[in-house]
Amino acid sequence: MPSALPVESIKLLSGQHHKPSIIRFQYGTAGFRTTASILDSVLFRVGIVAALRSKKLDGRTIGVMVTASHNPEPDNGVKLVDPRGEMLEASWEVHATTIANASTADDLVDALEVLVQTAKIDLHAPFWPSLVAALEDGFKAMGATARNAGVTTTPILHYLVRSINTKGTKYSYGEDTEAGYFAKLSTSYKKLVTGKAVQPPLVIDCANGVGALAAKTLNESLGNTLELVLENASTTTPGALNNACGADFVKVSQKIPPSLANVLQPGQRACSLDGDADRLIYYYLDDRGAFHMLDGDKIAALVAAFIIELVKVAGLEEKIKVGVVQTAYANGASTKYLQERLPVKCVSTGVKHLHHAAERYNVGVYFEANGHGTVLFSQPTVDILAEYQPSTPAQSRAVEHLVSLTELINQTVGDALSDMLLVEVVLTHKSYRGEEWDSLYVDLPNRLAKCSVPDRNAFKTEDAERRLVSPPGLQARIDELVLRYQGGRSFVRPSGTEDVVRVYAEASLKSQADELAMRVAGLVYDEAGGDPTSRPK
Ligand code: G16
Repeated sequence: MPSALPVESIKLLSGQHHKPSIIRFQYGTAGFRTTASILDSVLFRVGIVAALRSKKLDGRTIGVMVTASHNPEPDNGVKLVDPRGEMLEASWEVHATTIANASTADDLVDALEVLVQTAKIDLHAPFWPSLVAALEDGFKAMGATARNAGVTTTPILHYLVRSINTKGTKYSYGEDTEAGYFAKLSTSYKKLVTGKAVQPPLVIDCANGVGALAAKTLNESLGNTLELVLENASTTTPGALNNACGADFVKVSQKIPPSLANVLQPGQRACSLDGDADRLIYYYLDDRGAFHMLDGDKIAALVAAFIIELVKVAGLEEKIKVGVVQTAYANGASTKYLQERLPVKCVSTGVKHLHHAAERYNVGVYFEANGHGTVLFSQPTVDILAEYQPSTPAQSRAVEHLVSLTELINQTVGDALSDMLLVEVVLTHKSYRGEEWDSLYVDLPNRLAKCSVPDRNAFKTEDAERRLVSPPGLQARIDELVLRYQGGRSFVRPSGTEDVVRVYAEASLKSQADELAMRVAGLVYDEAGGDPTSRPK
């Protein structure tokens, strides 16, 4: 039977985007990630996969984000966004990986045929206008229409995808333009802080990434309700992206970007975005100039407590249950704090896992410790809020606030700017400075390390990545080591975005957490071999 795929144009254009022979690509935690110089064939093929995904879903818009995310500038990546603004469905990650690794044009067509058959894609269905960027040959090969969203943040792309797909329906998510995004965020922020004292200016480290452009527009939209002071906003300086700045730098090194040393005053709060503005880490210097980090766990604690309080004041605590989702990286002290107040679930790393777990709650708060996360309000919860008849002015105000929160929060995916405004709302309402927020609980000292090993796929985990099942025997050795440290906890997992194995450790004392991490990393190297010069110190 002749193929329904446009085989000739796929083969022709594929010839302009050869796959490097010895490289194996993998659609991991958040798309394909590797050195930018070898990604050309992947982008072409992702264009085709995006077009097929759109076909499969009756021509709905699919998003494609090209970004180095939190990684150094020579790295790059591409990830797909599903119609509701969520991450690509997991079963398609496998297809995307197979397609990216097909060696020749013939193999590529064969792999595409398998996808078309397995996913039962009707190639005769028409394409609707689609939003896709930069992958023109892939689209051209499939005859798909694309809308270029231009240079923007990952969460804005997710917002646009959902807005396009819900346009004109009762679930309309917002106007499908960047202007619509900024209007939605700033209008709801202004409603939420009406009548409250304006916060002192907030310093934002933009990681020299695209978040700088978005933060600038947001600053204008917010008017005098909040002043944003933009730092590390050099989006065109080569090599500056995520270099000694940004959310990942702050989280991993546990210090402020050196570029802020002369900017930040004691007591003043600041935050860092990552390169594509989907992660957010807050911090402040105390009166003695000591650095204090307010990471994703602290954001979850702050936000969950605030929402629970509003639900209670509104008189809706029987109907609306709030839950939190974390990963193994959540600080043990945060998990303890949260578990004493509400249901907490631990899932594997990767926003897609947290997102799906959070959907099970009426209001699901999810944040990775690295600052990636958001809050989801289920549709029945939104309906309850819309229909509720409050009996007192206090109840009425609380319901209005909850409704405004559903507008302020980007519910498609973690969004640093939307999360930042959410944090600012809570700080404003509670009259908290960084210090009061920080005192919700005291973090256990912790250390993250990475190990370059010959084959990270030799490391397999279970129990939400908290335990290793392979290499055999390694988990038992880690357990034995952990027992020797007071308050000790440690786990090892293969990264889904970098070719490394990650080691996390915490303990009651900082020196012990560091030592535990290094000793566990030592076990990993002893087991797996690897480059001794890259051993963490
Ligand atoms: C991505 C994912 C995050 C994940 C991070 C690290 O972040 O979206 O959910 O926590 O990678 O993953 P891993 O430890 O498996 O490498 P981003 O900001 O790059 O999109």
